[in-house]
Amino acid sequence: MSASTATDTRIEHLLARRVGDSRGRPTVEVEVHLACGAMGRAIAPAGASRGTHEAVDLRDGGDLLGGWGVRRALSELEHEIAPALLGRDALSQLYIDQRLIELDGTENKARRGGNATIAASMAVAHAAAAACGLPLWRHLAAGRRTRIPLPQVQIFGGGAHAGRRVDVQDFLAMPIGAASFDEAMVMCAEVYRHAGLLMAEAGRLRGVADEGGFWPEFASNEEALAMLARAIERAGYGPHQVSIALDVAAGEFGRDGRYRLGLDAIELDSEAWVERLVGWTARFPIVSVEDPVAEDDAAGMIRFTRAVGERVQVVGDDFLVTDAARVRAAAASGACNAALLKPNQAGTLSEMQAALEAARAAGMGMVVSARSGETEDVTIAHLAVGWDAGQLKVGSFARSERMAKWNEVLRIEETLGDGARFAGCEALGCASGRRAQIAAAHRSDKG
Ligand code: 2PG
Ligand code: MG
Repeated sequence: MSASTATDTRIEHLLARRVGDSRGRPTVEVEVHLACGAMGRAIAPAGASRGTHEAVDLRDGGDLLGGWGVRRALSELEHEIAPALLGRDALSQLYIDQRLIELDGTENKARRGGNATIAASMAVAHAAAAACGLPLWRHLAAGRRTRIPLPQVQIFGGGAHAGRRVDVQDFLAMPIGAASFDEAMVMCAEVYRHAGLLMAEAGRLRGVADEGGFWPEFASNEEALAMLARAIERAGYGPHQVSIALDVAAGEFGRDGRYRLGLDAIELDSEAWVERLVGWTARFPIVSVEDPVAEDDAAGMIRFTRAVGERVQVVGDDFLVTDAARVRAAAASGACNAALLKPNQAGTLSEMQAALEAARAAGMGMVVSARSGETEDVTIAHLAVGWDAGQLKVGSFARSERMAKWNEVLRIEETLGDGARFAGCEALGCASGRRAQIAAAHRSDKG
């Protein structure tokens, strides 16, 4: 069915409810019903290591539910957002999102709540796709090129997601040598399995962190890196087949140009910290580093990207907060060569898309990302494919709020059959010469 067969796509009913996320905290679900009978539903995710400038959630505070309650957000949806959207055409996502932005009127969605606006925005997109009889990714692609994203899969969790047991937040595997998403999933599953076996052999298997990566029982941040490199090797992969990605989330331990690594018991200035990170990228097969320094350390970002940007993807998360203007500024200053893109950092799908298109226009890598607090909602899998982002990061290879996203991409790839194009290492934000080198090494590994 095509868009033209959808009958009346005006929003007839918007309803909001409290559901729970993967940390057992309340979050917001929105259901949008259209006059033609189509329905869309979406759930807001929630971050733990957040950028200062991202859209904020509206939470109730107080003792009940640890202050995480969403009664106020639900009330905004019922009394302010629903009346403003009723009767509007769900096919006009930009117009709907503009209404949400105006209705909020703040820089960071503080009035209506980023959790309320993003759930509403995503639910409208789902309803529009349903009205057109299309899967969301195809509705979003609107006939443009799509690719199946290269995944980043967390193997060890850390930082704010693991009681700060290690300082670095995510130690991830990137199957840069995979030929398809299906193969990429097998490669990541093997690395995850072997990492678990290695941890068990070392007597350090203690369950998992917030996103399903193994709990990081390590004596130093570097030991975690060495363990991941060994897991990749034990799984039978060379560095051109599976590489390492880090989300340092350095804002969690860096402030005012000082970096305090609790586990390594050292404090470094920005230059010394960047030098140490550059050293890690030389000693370990690291292909991507996110938030290497704190969000207020633009000079550190530039220094790191100058040092490694040719061969390593440098991703801005807290540094860019899914904001088109910040993406453009970072591209101009050379602060990073890739953007992390999270729906609830922006607060509406249109703002997220604007940030993604700004990154694409600047030749940067684009990584659609989940939050540490997630649910069964699989919208991001569709955004990554439909907007041709090239990369997707949703956490580890365990727990259903994570697997739901990986599984959804598997289904999309299967639907496309021979027409599926896997983005692979070409999606990385580092220099094209380096990408070609990886591809050539992979070909010779295979041959
Ligand atoms: C990040 C995300 C996901 P959080 O920093 O990239 O790993 O964490 O959702 O806690 O901000
Ligand atoms: Mg991050």
